[in-house]
Amino acid sequence: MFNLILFGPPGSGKGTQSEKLVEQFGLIHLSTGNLLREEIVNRTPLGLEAKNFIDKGQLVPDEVVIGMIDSSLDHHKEATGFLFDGFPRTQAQAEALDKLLQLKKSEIALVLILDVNEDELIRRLVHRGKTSGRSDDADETVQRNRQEIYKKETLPVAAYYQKQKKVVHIDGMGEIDQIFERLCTAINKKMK
Ligand code: B4P
Repeated sequence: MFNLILFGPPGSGKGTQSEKLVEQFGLIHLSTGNLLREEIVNRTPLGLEAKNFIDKGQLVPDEVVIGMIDSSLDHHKEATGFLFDGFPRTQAQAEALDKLLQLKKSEIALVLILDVNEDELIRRLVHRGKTSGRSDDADETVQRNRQEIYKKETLPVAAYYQKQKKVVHIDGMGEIDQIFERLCTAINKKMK
């Protein structure tokens, strides 16, 4: 199995690049953001709980997202690898993921971090907000809050994987295809 984490602040292009990467490398795409939005659209109890947090730009509680990932991994027993997009976002989620993969006698091979400056992140999210209909894109205060939460709660996860020597930083500024090339080069190097 080849398991990859695509990591980066809100708006860094994780979702955009994940779609291209799963096609290129035949991985199963697990996006906690997409899974949560599906639950919200289907008005499930989990979705209704998650919406309260997402609307404010806050993280959804760890046990909720860990449970979602656990059942998604179970749904794809034959997968040759997973691309985790937007997960893990806290140290507790990272530790839980390690345990879940250990049960499958597998592990994370590579953590790719998309580096994008904050002005560009806000610019992209404001732009996405014009068409996405996403509650968390709606105003700049919520977006700034999401960037702060990223720095406080999610960035330490990078250090967790740095200790395991699994991190590669990728310049996330520029054209989408250019960034995709950079990501592919790093993955191919690791897969060799
Ligand atoms: P996510 O769905 O993960 O989304 P995101 O971080 O906002 O964006 P992403 O980085 O994927 O950017 P995108 O490609 O869309 O999270 C949403 C919310 O769900 C979180 O705030 C949280 O509340 C909750 N959640 C999710 N996972 C969780 C977890 N594990 N634990 C707790 N809570 C969780 O790109 C952004 C925009 O930029 C797009 O419009 C795109 O078209 C554009 N763009 C992309 N690349 C570009 C480029 N190179 N140049 C110009 N524009 C570009």
